[in-house]
Amino acid sequence: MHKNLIKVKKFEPEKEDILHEVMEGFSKHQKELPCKLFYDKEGSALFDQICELDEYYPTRTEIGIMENNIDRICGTLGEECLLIELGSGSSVKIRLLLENLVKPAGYVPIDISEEHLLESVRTLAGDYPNLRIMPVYADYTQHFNLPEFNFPYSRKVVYYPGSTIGNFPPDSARAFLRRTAEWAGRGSGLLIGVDLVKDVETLERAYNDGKGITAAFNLNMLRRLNREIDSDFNLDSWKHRALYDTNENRIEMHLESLRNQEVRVNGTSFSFGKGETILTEYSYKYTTQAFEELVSDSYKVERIWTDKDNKFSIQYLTAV
Ligand code: AVI
Repeated sequence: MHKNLIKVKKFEPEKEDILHEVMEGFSKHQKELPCKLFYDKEGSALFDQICELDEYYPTRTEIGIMENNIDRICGTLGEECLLIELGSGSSVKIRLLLENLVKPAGYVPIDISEEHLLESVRTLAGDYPNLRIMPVYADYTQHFNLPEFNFPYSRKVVYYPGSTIGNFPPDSARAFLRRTAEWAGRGSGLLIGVDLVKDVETLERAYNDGKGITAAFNLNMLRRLNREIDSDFNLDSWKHRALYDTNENRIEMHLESLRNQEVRVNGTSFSFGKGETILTEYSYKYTTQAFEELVSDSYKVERIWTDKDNKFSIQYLTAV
């Protein structure tokens, strides 16, 4: 291991945990699976491909906003900040920060995919030999322990790009941000990417790409379950579906059953009717006002940067 990798915290998502979540999700009227199950090795690689798609505007738009405002963003974060990234797949974005921040005190990437985490950290460690890097392998939506930071830093700044906050329903997003503000502490910063409400066509195209990568990403969750929790989903019997709900301001991703079928999950049988769906993901879109309201009990919005078409925003908040 590279000398500047200080510590790796281990975290194993157990078969029992996944099974429990699947059983719980399948006991609901609208059957559902948690979107965090997308990100095994294949799912993470498919997500990287999604980010490159013409139709998937969020990644390039967010990078564009960063490039256009990098001095202002880094000026806002200030000198010697300790950067803690939740979900550390975004090497382009983190590099923009690391290259432009003044004397960053350290970088703490936290990710649920161990391979993805260590791969990106190994490359970063080679490129930034003087940077303290402390990877934490964890499900950051659950309770986890941070390493001890026994070196000076001006303030913690949690970095949460990609509008992943949109994958939580609003109540869970609020609770998650409250916990984040608590563990990072009063006065800590949150630099966060937030996808904005826009026309339905642009949104639905972004989740129904022509190459079928998003469909493969969605279906890969069933392949993962077959491998990890002893289920027998027939992938040919399921179809990707993504629609925008204008009342809720969210994309809903589903897997639709193409026929009446029985699926066995670890010895328990579940029936699916033709056309019945499993909800796999919400992706909420916000207006800047709605997002300010969402965070208001734990954070104050200090700065907002957007692109010229107001598709996406990067916001800097401080914990109150
Ligand atoms: C990770 N997250 C912000 C993505 C999104 O846009 O909600 C996940 C995704 N699902 C389908 N395409 C991308």
